[in-house]
Amino acid sequence: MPTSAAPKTAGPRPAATTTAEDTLKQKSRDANVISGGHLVAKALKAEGVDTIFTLCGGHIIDIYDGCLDEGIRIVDVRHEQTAAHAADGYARQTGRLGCVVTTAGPGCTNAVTGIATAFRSESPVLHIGGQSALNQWKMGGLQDLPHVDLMRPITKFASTVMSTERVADMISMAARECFTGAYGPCYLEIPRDVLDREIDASKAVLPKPGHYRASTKSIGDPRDIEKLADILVNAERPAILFGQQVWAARGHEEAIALLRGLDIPGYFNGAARGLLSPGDPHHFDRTRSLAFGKADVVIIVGTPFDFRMGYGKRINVPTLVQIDLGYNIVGKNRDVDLGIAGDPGTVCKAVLDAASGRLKQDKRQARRQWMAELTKAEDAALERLMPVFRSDQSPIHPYRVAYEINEFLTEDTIYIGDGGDVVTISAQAVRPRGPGNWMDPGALGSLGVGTGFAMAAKLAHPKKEVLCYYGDGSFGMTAFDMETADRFGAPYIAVIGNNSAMNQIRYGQMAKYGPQRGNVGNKLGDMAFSVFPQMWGGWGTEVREAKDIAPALRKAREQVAKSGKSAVVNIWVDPNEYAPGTKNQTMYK
Ligand SMILES: Cc1ncc(C[n+]2csc(CCOP(=O)(O)OP(=O)(O)O)c2C)c(N)n1
Ligand SMILES: [Mg+2]
Repeated sequence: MPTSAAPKTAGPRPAATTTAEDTLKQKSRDANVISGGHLVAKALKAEGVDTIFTLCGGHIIDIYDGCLDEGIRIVDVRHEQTAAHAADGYARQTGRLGCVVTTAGPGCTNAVTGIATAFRSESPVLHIGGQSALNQWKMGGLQDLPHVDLMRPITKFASTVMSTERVADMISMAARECFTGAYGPCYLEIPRDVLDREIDASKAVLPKPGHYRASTKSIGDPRDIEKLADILVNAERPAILFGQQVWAARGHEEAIALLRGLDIPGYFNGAARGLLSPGDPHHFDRTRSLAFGKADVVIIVGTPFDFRMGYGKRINVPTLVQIDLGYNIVGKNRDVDLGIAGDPGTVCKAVLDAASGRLKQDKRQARRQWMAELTKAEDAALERLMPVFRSDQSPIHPYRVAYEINEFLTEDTIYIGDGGDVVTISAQAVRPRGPGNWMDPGALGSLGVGTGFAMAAKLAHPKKEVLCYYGDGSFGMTAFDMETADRFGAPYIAVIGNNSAMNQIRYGQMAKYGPQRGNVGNKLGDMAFSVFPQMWGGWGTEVREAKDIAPALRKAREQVAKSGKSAVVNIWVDPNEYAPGTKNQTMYK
């Protein structure tokens, strides 16, 4: 008998189908009952997470339900790689924990590149993943994989959550790990029964916001602060390189105060680019090798001696000081004269305080001369680049594109680079005008970060403009999530330096194997990418002449403001022009 038929005789009514509304009513009656997914959301909220980046799957839906209750925004993307890059980008832009939530199996593996990128960039991201129920442990459940084993080498901490009672506690534990020493990502796998189970709320461990983490603002050994102050007041030609940790730990104001207070030239790499505006007397960026070659003291703050620094081997200076969040990073790959493990901003402030009033007039004078010498060399270096920056050759010179993008940026534009050679070139031209206005993949060199970074940057700072400069190879990797950015009201300007090739790699192949065998596995089709955003009402244009770049960029800005949809400027560049960095790579020699 169909259950909907009216009973003919009096008696017990057939059980009604439970509706979502009934469930909610039941839940409010059982106010002291809470599920694992709701505990996740409570713990995220306690940690200051206001947005999760995710792609749905049956294993994780209770987290969404919890997020609804806690007012956490759920940004659902089309590919988990983008979710992970967006969580990383959101962490970089907010200075708080980023969060990506993926389903089991392929949901997790798709996110691996994003988490690995965060790992090499020291970005604090919590990755929460689904898993088969504990009562099917290792039985071959749907999408079951050894996620924790997979994620362990690319995270600071990876674990399964074994009980619903401990869900929030484990999230606070992972958050602590993300901010221990140099920041980085963590992974937590929550089996489906652990997540869905409802427990008596009084049994859940719920660490209190603001009470489960100590301050990370350490100055290291106070005696070393005094030593460094002594070194700096006695130096005549000091130089400081600030790396991404200075921005990640929001120590930029103290870092700049140190430069200004003691008259020291500052250099900036990675995410630290833009901490000081170009044109500031203490901002330098084209003379690092010269400065490090002639300096009497060099201080490296918050960036490791990795390949980007030639593993530190090329620095030859009487006194080398390294300051880093990670105790295990100070002195790695080369000896230093003084090492301090501490928070970059807090250390800079302590050193400035300790040196305050002690810089003699003759030393200040010597430093001003030192900075004047470097400024002259900077001006000459820029002059040498001007002919290619202004080139009006056809096909368009990639340097011209980079130059035009730089001219186009405002104080409120966040610039993202995602590509090979065209983006390497942009590092020589693009000068971000403010803190946080430069984003790059970092030491993993992952193509495809741009779309996730762009949506995260716009979601974190809706009033800012976001411009992502892609290679055509990179664009193809994650571009579909541009629609996600627009769906969540986070449109941006996508500029593509299109050479119909994976050109940075093509250069090396041509150099090594010659033109006959060098064009293998690196050529792409000619894509009129301007058509792409039109699929969902966005705007795009093709640019083939140098003179048309600036007007196209301006039009894109107008279109984004007017329509709230992203714009694509597809610029056809000369595939036979390369960055010096590409040409000089030793692997090609
Ligand atoms: C995910 C990923 N795959 C492959 C590479 C190797 N790689 C480095 S540069 C490059 C070419 C990128 O092409 P495109 O984005 O079009 O920039 P172009 O070099 O052509 O300017 C490749 C494939 C990488 N860094 N990341
Ligand atoms: Mg290309």
